[in-house]
Amino acid sequence: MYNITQAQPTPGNTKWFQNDRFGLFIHWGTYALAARHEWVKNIEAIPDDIYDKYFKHFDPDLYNPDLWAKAASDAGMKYFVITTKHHEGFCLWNTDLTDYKATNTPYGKDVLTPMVNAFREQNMKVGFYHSLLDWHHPEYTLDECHALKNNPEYQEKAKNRDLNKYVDYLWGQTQELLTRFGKIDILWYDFSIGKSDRFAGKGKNEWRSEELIKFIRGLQPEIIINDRLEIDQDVKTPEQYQPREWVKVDGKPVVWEACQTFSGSWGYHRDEQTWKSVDMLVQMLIDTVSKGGNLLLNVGPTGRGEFDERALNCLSGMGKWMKNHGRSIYGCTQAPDVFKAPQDCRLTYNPDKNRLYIHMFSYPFGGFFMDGKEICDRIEYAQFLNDASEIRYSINGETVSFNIPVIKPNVTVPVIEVYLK
Ligand code: JFZ
Repeated sequence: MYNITQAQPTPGNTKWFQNDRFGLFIHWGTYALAARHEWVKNIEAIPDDIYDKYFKHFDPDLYNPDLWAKAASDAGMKYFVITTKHHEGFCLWNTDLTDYKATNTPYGKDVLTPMVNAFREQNMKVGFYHSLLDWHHPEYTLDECHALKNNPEYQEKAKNRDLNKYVDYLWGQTQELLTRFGKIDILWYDFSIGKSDRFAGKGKNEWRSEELIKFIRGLQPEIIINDRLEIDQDVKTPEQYQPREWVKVDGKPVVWEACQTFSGSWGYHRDEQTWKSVDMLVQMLIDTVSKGGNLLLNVGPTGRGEFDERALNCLSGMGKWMKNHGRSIYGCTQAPDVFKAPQDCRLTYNPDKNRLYIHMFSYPFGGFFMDGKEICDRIEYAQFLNDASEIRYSINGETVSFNIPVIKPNVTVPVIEVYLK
């Protein structure tokens, strides 16, 4: 029907990914007990022996991943990405390669397997975030981002380390994660570090990224790999901002996913107050899809193993909108260039159904217009998506005038579904 913008082909299976559009990020580790950002060990330069108090008190007695998965599914999310290990080095599963793992805490159990099972029960795809950085491993060398880079004792302790031994560990844990939990749909490594005046960087050479990618694809041929091994793969990952247009590499549109927090922290942060409103979150999702991207929104569960009330309110608010408006997100992408969005609106388009969705970020009084020959020639029928109530319209010259009610429908973002000839 139309020549729509398409992402470059990818080695991994991104077909389902570009259809499903909306996922849950989960950042969970011993930093949840500090409850003041997942980088707390770095921000406060906490030595290992002091930071260990969080490991020694990790006991999420209220942990029930079925509740997490249901909350995500009800929010309209179709996949999830869990931090199997974040920069602190703490592992959520019963790895053979370190003692710094959930099974050795007072909780005493693997938390990853039940989580994967619970999200699969909700028919959600499974993604693993895995930190390339590791502020706990005995062979991980100091770098610009290391929590203890300025600690003289630690500098002495770390000076003869062999990074290759750490990278072997990284490969070994990658093999565990890709062979013990069934089909893994996304591997979200994080992140490569540029060199600084003081320290060498850590990137594709150090991780042995080219061989690692081959190794990964040998284990999980369809897997989606992100761009943080310092070699672009299946998806670009803009973080904590909304791109102004479809993300491109070398001038060509690519598969992309914006990752964002509800608040100012990825890990649970008790006192952080910059929580985004449901309006803002829904508009971020729509804006992302209108530019051909995915949105990965993050929850940081508490040290008791729960999504806190603020996170649950965000998820349920998004779910309320998605329940009636998912049709303008799933299977949708950037609209053909011949359609120009009305003021304060975003367009999405479903190429299989040939339907255009007009998302009204502000609600005009009286008249609502869309200009352009194409919309005038092609519009066949229009309705509010939330209740399928007809929106009558007239065409004058090259402008469609929609006859919308004075009162905005009681939804976060009203959407007009336009059936095209
Ligand atoms: C990284 C992590 O440090 C953070 O804790 C969280 O997990 C996020 C999803 O990913 O954040 C980054 C990574 C790279 C840069 C900035 C933040 N960078 O290269 O500027």
